[in-house]
Amino acid sequence: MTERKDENDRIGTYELAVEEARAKVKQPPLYRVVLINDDYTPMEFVVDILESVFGMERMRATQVMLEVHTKGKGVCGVFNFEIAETRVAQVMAIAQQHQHPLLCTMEES
Ligand code: TYC
Repeated sequence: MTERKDENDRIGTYELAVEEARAKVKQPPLYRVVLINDDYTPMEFVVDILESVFGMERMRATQVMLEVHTKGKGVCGVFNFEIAETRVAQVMAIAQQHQHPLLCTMEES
């Protein structure tokens, strides 16, 4: 914070005002939606989920599924809290309907 004279020779602390204005535009947090590997969920089922819930093309969905399969987990997308939560719930609901143990979580990005 620096004291400065303005064009009318008044002393003021202008930088503080600028800082306060900036503090209002903080971005909301983002969340990674993450798929977890398991030994039982069929690969084809995971690819279908990545297409239907996350709108991926078949080739991209296959890449992400294989990344999860080989590395243990993989990112399906990055969203605001509400969208991330909805996608996780959709994946878990479809997996349960088909009685697959597939797990999907979200982590702050
Ligand atoms: N590992 C599973 C299999 O060999 C496939 C799989 C991939 C399961 C990704 C879960 O999130 C997952 N059938």
